[in-house]
Amino acid sequence: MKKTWWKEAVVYQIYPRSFKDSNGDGIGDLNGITEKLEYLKELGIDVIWLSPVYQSPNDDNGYDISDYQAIMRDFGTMEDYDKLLARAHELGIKIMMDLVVNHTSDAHAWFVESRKSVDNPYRDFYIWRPAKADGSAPNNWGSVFSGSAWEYDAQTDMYYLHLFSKRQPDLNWDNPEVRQRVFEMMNWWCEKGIDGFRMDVISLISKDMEFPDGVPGETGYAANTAANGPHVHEYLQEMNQKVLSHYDLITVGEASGVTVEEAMKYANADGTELNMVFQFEHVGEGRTTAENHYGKWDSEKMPLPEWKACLSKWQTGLAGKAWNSLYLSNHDQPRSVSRYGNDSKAYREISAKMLATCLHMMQGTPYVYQGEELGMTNAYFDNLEDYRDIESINAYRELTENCGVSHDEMMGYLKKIGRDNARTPMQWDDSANAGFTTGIPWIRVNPNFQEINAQRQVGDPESVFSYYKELIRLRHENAIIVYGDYELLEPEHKDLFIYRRSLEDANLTVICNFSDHEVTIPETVQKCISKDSTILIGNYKQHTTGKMKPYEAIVWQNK
Ligand code: TEU
Ligand code: CA
Repeated sequence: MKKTWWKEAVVYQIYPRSFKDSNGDGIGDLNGITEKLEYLKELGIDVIWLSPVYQSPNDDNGYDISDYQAIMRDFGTMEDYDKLLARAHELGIKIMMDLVVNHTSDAHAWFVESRKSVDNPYRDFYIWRPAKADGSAPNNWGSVFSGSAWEYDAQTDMYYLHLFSKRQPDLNWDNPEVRQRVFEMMNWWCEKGIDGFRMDVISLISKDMEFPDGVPGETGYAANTAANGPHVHEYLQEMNQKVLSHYDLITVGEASGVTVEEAMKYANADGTELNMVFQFEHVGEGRTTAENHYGKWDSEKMPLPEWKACLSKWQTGLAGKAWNSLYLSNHDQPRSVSRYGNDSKAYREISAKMLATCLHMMQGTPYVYQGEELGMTNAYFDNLEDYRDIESINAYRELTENCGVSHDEMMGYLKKIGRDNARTPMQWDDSANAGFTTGIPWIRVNPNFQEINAQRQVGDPESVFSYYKELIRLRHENAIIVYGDYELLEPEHKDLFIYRRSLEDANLTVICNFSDHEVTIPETVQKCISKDSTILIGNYKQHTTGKMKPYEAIVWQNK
């Protein structure tokens, strides 16, 4: 397999609004990030993925951009950005920018022009359609953030398409001028010296311009139907030729609705499109299927054998043909320890380390979401008023008002999978507001900050932080972790996730207990571990031969 730096890197995602506030206005900012670069250096990560920092009215916390070449006032200035980039580079840390070009904000100059008249030069920058003969929206697609994916605009008596909020109109990628302008903007950032792009919902940029109705609950959901559209690969190849291939970048496409087959095109080893994609199958847990008309609002957990099969399919499916990204959490998902581990007092730390082991020993580029390295937990807000996320607030309204879901049931869903669970401020220390701000934080701090915070963990060799640091170091020092082949063992085991990695004549056996009880290691696996095997890393001080303690993780290096 071809060796490349971005295959050997570990990425850390920063959600700037919640990372560190430097001026007391309650909102995280660029200078706050610069202050904390040493912390990231200590952790050992190679690349920062910065969620959007561009000018934005913040209908969707920066994922609605009104100027791609300006910094959001809340976050600072372009000068602050340049300082951040320069300091990060001094420390050997790269910066990957979030590229949100499926849609813009409705406040973007292009859209302000576009909606003025049917013959405005920017009209075709967006997707406008007249009503159906009966006066209804052009088709029945639902937006990801509830309601129709079409918004009526009286000015020209037409509808525009928005897969997300109505303040996030979709760009028309079939218009060559749109592509040209986007590529120019990307080149401008590359010339500034950035190191890569994380591409927001890039699988949705090419739509079937006939806009046929979808089947309600199945293809009626806009984001499902629009995924992997007719020209998406053509446009990404063009982007690659006109931008990406001119620089040494790390690129990852967020690709909701992507299958292994499709991913092999997006992230093909020839490098004609992107380096890798974020797939959603293991975090979707089968949620966006036809049987479930509430979409993601569901608290079912996928049984471990299915979840293992899901991740393993990606490991073996892309092997040698494309490259995987590895993640369990981000700003759209609940906290991984709360979701896949156990965030009780007894098991939070141990299960956070277990999950990290399970993910970081796989093949692919790992992504750590801010606070994950501390074992931060879900927010579990009791009051709707504490939520800030547009998706959660809209879904609450739609489901309680139109779908007969009770307040209590919906609050339960929000606690389990609402996006704000991951967006509470980073817990730096045990001072007021977890050291995140001296002002009033834009979203409530998780009350467990006195126990869970960076200050307590950085110098403690037993902490979740130190464990992540060790996992990152091991990856940097062992080619087998980066490039080794993957093989799932005991696929049907309902408590243990066991797999083997092998490179030339070396191999690793990774065993993770996803349950809160002791489990016996199957004989077949015991046999792989010999007297000469050594423990590369484990989350308990003592390992009992043949047994796995609750949430125990162990990595055997076999000679
Ligand atoms: O998310 C895209 C996406 O696929 C969402 O549907 C995501 O799965 C959902 O939020 C989960 O509940 C990206 C960004 O990561 C997200 O923060 C933005 O809100 C969205 O695009 C629109 O830009
Ligand atoms: Ca601030």
